Amino acid sequence: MDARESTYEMIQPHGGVLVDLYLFEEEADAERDKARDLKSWDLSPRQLCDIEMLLNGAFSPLTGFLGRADYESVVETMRLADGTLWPIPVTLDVRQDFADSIAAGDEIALRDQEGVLIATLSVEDIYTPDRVAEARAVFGTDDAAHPGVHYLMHQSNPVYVGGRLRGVESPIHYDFRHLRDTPAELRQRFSKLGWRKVVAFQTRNPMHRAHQELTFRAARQVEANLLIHPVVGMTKPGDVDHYTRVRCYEHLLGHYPEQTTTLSLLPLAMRMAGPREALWHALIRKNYGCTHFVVGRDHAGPGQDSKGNDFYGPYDAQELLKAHQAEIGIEMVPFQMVVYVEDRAQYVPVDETLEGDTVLNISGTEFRRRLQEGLEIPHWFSYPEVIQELRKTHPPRHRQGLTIFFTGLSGAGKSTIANALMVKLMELGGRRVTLLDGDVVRKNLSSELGFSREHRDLNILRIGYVASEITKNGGIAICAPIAPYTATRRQVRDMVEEVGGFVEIHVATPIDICEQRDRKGLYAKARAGIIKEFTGISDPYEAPEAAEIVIDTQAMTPDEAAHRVIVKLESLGYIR
Ligand code: PPS
Repeated sequence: MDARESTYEMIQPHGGVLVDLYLFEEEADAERDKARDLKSWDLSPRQLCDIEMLLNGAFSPLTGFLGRADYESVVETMRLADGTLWPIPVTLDVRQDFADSIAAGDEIALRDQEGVLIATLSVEDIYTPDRVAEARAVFGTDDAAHPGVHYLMHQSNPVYVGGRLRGVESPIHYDFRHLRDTPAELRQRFSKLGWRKVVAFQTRNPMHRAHQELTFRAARQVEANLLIHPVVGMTKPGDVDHYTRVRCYEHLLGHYPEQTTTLSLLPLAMRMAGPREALWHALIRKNYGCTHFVVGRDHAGPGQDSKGNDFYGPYDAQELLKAHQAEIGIEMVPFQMVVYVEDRAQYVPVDETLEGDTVLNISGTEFRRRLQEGLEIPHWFSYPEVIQELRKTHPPRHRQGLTIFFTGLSGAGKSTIANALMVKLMELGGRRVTLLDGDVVRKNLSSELGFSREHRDLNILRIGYVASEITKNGGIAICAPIAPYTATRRQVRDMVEEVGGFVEIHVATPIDICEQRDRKGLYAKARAGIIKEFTGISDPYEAPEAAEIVIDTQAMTPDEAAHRVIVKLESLGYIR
């Protein structure tokens, strides 16, 4: 490392110019001193992934977050302003108030969530992007069912800041340190091992026997060694967590012949941009010293759009990479789909199966169903150690944590049913049950909040946070707030579903019945204008459209309603 000629760039024998934006130790100390007086931006999880890839040269030749000219050129033409191929905009998005407090020519400090200084940035450009145009160009769509588009429209900040980076410290990782390599380290390892040809395999999913077979075939086909290079930064929401996946990859590694294959983790934040992303992945693997790259059907595909159609054609990614592979200097190895032939007890490429062969297959959806329901997964499909790892973190539904989320108007009967349900669940036993009732939460968690939209949302997100923690730890959380807004309920569902089950129950008692009951006298006060912003009277209630259960309290007693929930939980597999 010390042999490099300038602060920024070093040339390596394997794979061309590699940018290195880290400062030497003394320079870094001086930068830390200077940063005390600079404006600070706290990096989001995605920005932390991007900055790590920028600083360590995985995004070579980039030397910082894109300025306006490069950004516009990348969006429109997949090239930087100087014509270099670069398909994905790597930008630093900031809030408007932060953007207003800085100017071109300033330096800013970029810190992680704990306040550790990662880098400083010399601000060259501050600009407001057209995010719809960006989505259409980069993702080919502005449909928010695309996770990349959704992030851009709903999570990204509105202003971009471009400029060169000076790296002070690498983002800290405490997990799997032995499997994390910078591009320079990986190039050195290949060099030391005498691996002149290396084929990289990109993945964001657990790998089973078919993957082992096809990666090994890919390596044999081009007479190269194999790098399993899974993404552990950010992948598609809902994917298997990287801790579980990496333990699975480690087991799998033992099934390749000795000295043929290695594993290294890639801290990339994926965009799920299909064809453009395939080019990006290839450029990144070139920077890590690989000579070949496996691309399969629907590489980095985001699934289906809101009308149920695929976002990209199955071979779009392969075609785009084929057209650019010479320019990148990496050769694409198209992935051969392999299937298990029962009579021959082996995997063969799908185009080599013979008439009369009994071909066995388990789709991804079927595999997840079997895992969820604790059903048998055959050994021809995956290695027992891999299945065991997945079973540990993905127990069948009756052993997972669960949130049961009641929503409905004040006086609809949510609390009464929730209490009856809690008792029935405790009678059944097995999991600890916590009731987060609307009134009780407002006394404890949210005592300072009122009933504006902002305060109601805060209240529901707090409930969602507590419920997700309970769910993550295997308990049952029963929530019973009004929760009048669809988008906020959706946010809670997303948060909880990452860690366990979520069942929404709409207690659909009509407003006139709630008002007739008026057990707390609140409706009368709301009508008299004494209580403002009262749900259903002077404030909105957006009824759920796809709740798992809808309860009409006019047609059943609280005991019957609670029993109905129990029956539904049984049919969904959450209790048995
Ligand atoms: S929200 O909208 O989900 O944050 O509301 P929540 O936390 O469930 O609190 C609702 C309970 O507060 C009482 N209350 C009001 N409800 C609605 N609108 C207004 N303005 C209001 N002011 C007080 C009411 O008793 C609700 O209790 P429940 O159990 O729903 O009747």
